[in-house]
Order: sequence, then C-alpha cells, then structure tokens
Amino acid sequence: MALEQPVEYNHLFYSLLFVPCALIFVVLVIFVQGVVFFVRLNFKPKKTARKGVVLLHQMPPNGRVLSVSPSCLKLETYLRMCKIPYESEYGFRMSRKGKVPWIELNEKSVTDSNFIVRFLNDEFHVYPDVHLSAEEKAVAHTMLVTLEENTYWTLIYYSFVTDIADTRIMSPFLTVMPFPLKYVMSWFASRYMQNYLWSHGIGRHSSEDLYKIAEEDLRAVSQLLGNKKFVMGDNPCLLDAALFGLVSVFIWNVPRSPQAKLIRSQLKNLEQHCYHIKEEYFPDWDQLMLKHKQWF
Ligand SMILES: N[C@@H](CCC(=O)N[C@@H](CS)C(=O)NCC(=O)O)C(=O)O
Repeated sequence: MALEQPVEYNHLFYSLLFVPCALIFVVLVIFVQGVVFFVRLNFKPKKTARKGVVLLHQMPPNGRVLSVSPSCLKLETYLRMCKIPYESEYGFRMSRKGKVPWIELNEKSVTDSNFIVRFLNDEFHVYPDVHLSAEEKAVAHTMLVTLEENTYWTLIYYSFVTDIADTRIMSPFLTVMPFPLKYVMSWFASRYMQNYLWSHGIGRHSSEDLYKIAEEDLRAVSQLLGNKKFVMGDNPCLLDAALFGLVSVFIWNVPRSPQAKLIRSQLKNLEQHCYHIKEEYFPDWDQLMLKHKQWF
C-alpha cells in the first residue's frame, strides 16, 4: 500500500518549485523583450541622405532637451551657426566608432563631432573660428577639450552613477523600454559607464572630489565668458556650440545635479549664455521636441 505524503510536504515541494520557475519565466520575458526591442531599433526605416544635405545621426529629444548628448547638441548648433543644410536622423544607430553623432554627406560618412566639423568646414568653406587670433584659437581649443574630455565625464557620472533613477525617466533609450527590461538595461548601462569612468581615470575619485573637478572647470569657463555675449567676444565660435551642448544638458536635462545647481546659483552667465544660444539658433526648439517625442 502506497504511503500518502503529508500535506505540508506537498506544499513545501510546490513552493520550492515555484521560485526557480518564476525566475526562469522572468529571465525569458526579459530575453524576449530585449530581442524584440533591439530588432525594432535596428530595423527602423532609415532616412536616406539627400545630395548636398548633411544627414545628422544623433540621439533623440526626451522632452527636456533636444538631445541628451552634448556632442550632438554641439554639432547641431554648429550646423545652424554656419547655415549648413542638414536633416536629423534620431535614434541609436552608432557610428563605426560606436558613438554618436556621425554624419553622412554625398555618400561619405564621418564620425566624431570634431572630425565632422573639420570635414564640413572644408566642404562648405565655413570657418566658425576664423575671426579669432592665434592666441584666442589656442585658448578656445584648450577650453573645448577641457569641457569635452573632462567636464563631460562628470555629467556621465551624475547620470549613470549618482542618479540612475532619473536616467531611467529621461534617457530616450531607457524610457521606451518595457518593464522589467528597462531596469536590467539601466543596471548594465550604469556598469558600462562606470567602466568608462574608471578607464578615463575620473571614476577613481570620490564623488566629492569628482564634483569639485566639475566645479573648477565650470568656474574657469564662466570666468572666460565674463560679461561677453559669446565666449571669445562678439561673435560665436565652435566653443560656444560646445559650451551650449554641455551646459544645456546640465541645467535642463539633469537640473538636480550638483553641476546644474552650481550654474544656476553662482555661474549665472553660463545659464544666460545657454538662453542666448537657444534664442539665436533654436527658435524651433520646443516644436522640434514635440514633433520628435515619439521617435521610436
Ligand atoms: N568625441 C566624440 C564624443 C561622442 C560621445 O561621447 N558620444 C556619446 C553620446 S554623448 C556616445 O555615443 N556614447 C555611447 C557610447 O560611448 O557607447 C564627439 O565629439 O563626437
């Protein structure tokens, strides 16, 4: 005669079985969500570049800024400053160097905003820094490199280490992801960026020291700008585009960051400069943000 198992053993058995089954189910759901998401992302119809018109591949707007990427914003500002005809292709198709922005023009593709600027200067015979003296060019170049290769990484630190919860809300990449994929991907994004920060070196400092570095950079550029309309005088140059790209992302995209708080409280000329550039070159800023809200 078969012995019947006590009822509580059956319960325990099913409860223990439930945990791995639920885990396998969640992993499967995330996997399927990931496959569907990345297939949709890659096969999205792509605009074709028109002859003589720059096709600018860049990150999409997110309702706070026209692009969450300072280098994309810088490049778009430069295109407008120099009146170069262009169209934007929003998305996450990265260049062969694995970054945005990149451009296509007359069957050529160029990557990295600074290489793109050099290429387009020659193609369209526009030289945004032509009015600067040799010494001013040296100062502008040094400041641009400081912002892009140093201060920029403090933005990445804030967005992907200090306040990843806000990044899940504002990143145009993460916001369009379904739950729970969004949480898994934001964890990976944070790890990925922490590796970048570590390799750069800036990620090895304490957050207090790192935000101090940001403060020193921002104070220096604020000092250089002073009461002038543009950083190097009455006329804009590439540095103004780069400064706008970075400061606008700080103050409008991550307003809770220490950098944004510093700008708004003590370095008001940087905020002013931002409004200035926006008014002068982006009268359609709000319309563009609205129009491309549903980029995915
Ligand atoms: N030096 C490059 C920097 C571009 C850059 O860092 N792009 C970021 C967005 S702001 C990017 O594509 N990140 C993706 C990644 O590094 O995987 C330029 O000026 O174009």
